[in-house]
Parts: sequence; C-alpha cells; structure tokens
Amino acid sequence: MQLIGVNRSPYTRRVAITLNAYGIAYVQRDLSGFGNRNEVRVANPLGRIPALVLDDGETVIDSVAIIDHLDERHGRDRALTPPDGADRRAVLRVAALMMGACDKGLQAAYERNHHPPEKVHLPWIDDCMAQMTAALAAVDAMVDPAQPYLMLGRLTQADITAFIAERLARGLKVDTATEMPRLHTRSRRLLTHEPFHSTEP
Ligand SMILES: N[C@@H](CCC(=O)N[C@@H](CS)C(=O)NCC(=O)O)C(=O)O
Repeated sequence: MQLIGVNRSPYTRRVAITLNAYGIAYVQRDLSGFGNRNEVRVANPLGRIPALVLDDGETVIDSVAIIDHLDERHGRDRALTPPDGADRRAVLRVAALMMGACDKGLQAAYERNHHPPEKVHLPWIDDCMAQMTAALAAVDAMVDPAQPYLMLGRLTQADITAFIAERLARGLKVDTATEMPRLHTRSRRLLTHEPFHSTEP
C-alpha cells in the first residue's frame, strides 16, 4: 500500500496515524499538493493529497473516503469510527468539527500565503481563525483529563482528528496551551504513542 502525501498536511497525517493504529504496512511518498502537483495528479486528478494506492492498484482519494475504506476493511469490531448508532454519530460529530477546523485554518493560511500582500483580506483570516478556535474550544470542553481518550474508553477518530487539528492550530500560532489547555495536554500525551510519534513530520 502506498500513501501519497506529506505529514505536514493534517489530512495526510490523519490517514498515516490511522494506518499505523490499524497496524497496516505501507510506504509513503512525500509529495506535496502544491509543490509536486504534476506527480500528485497521477494519483488524484484534482492534484490534492492524500491519496492511497491499494495493493491491487486501485487509488482511493480524499482522507474521508480513505478512512472509510480502512475502517470497513480493517476495523472489524474495533473500528476507529464505530459502525453504527449513537457511538458512530458522536465520533463523526467530533471528526466533522475537527476536520472543519482544519479546513478553516488552512483557508486562513492560503489567504495569507497565496495572495500578494495587498490582496490579503485580514477580516477573512480573522473569521476563519475564529471558527477554527471555536471548534477546538468545543472539543477542549469535552476532554476529561481523568480519561485517556475522548470517548468510548478507547482510541477513536475523535482523538485522531482532535490531535491533528490541535497541532495545525499550534502551527498557525494559536496559543492552544492557554486557549485549549486540556486538548493541548492530550495532544502532547498522544504524541508519546507510536502511531502519533512515528508520523511526526
Ligand atoms: N478534503 C480533502 C482535503 C485535502 C487537502 O486540502 N489537501 C491539501 C494539503 S493539506 C492539498 O493537497 N492542497 C493542494 C490544493 O488544494 O491544490 C481531504 O480530506 O483529503
């Protein structure tokens, strides 16, 4: 199996952590959506990472579709996204909040990095960052420091997506230690676990 993408991308890292958590062997091609677009397009005509090339040559694109495939194929009774019911909805709610937070954080970064300075619209950046931090604060409020994981007493996609969103926020200069202290501490602890540690960019 081949994972296409760099772990600087939160979407790619989510997939890399998931592959590791499921104990799936893979090789990674460190390609960037912006810097290596032509190479990325071979796997994904949109030119975005991540993409996952399966052993039979089929390519799955977009982190949501990739996670869905990995859960279906490798999750069995311990899927990182529960298969149905209230548990599934609860995990998907956190994942949607955290992936939305990543989308917003990256929109803010793109506004700053992909426009000439005179065309950067600061209110848009502020609005995106406010949405990102509001979502992170909501999940921070769900963290029970006495419990090792966010829900169900075990690792789920809620933890993985909260981890990558907190790390992205930190990279975007959000002071998560002050603004989302429980999430910040939780991320630091998860980083000592192999699937998280081994995917550090
Ligand atoms: N919805 C996609 C988003 C993927 C995405 O935005 N990837 C970025 C890197 S973080 C990318 O490749 N951007 C290049 C581009 O959009 O041109 C997913 O979840 O996989």
